[in-house]
Amino acid sequence: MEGHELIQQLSSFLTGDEIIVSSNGNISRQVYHYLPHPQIYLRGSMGLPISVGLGLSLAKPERKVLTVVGDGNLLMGLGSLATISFVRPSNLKIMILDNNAYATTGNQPTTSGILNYPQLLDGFGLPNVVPVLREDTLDDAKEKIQLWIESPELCVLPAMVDSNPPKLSNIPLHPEEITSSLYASMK
Ligand SMILES: Cc1ncc(C[n+]2csc(CCOP(=O)(O)OP(=O)(O)O)c2C)c(N)n1
Repeated sequence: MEGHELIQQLSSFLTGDEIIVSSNGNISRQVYHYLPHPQIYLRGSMGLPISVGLGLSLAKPERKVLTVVGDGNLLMGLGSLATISFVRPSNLKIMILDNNAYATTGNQPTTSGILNYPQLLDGFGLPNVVPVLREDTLDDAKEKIQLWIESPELCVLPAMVDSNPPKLSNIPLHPEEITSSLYASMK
């Protein structure tokens, strides 16, 4: 299972009312290329997608905010898990795409292999879905995505994925254009 396959699967669950926040590098490129626009594609800000997702979920409580984050980004901003557990916005959903690598910068290994996600997330008091595993079928993964996206509360879905990302072009938007397009679409 590849991270971009899960991102592609998301499209069948979207109503058009969600806001997606994607972590920098490949994941943002994949969200831009495979899912409807506009969304919040982080271009830098490594470690911050969960915090940005938290801010948007509080600013727009009537919208579901889906934050898609790589393991490198998660580890860099791990403390934000305590903050979201404390604040607990029910409209915030976080998907972790753990490929055990910094794929964007050349697949250097991360240290995520030592994480036990159910224990980690339970330890932070975060509601979570059973992780997607590399050997899951697409149907298994879709069932877990559905439980995650339809959860009535704050929810985290960890997904163990391979690291053979497609080569996609850069997002042709400046950060200011990314935010202004999203805000224009919400009026
Ligand atoms: C503070 C900081 N350090 C390093 C980078 C360079 N960088 C951009 S994306 C990336 C890898 C992100 O890894 P991960 O979140 O696991 O996503 P993946 O690339 O595997 O999809 C790195 C190291 C950066 N943008 N900011």
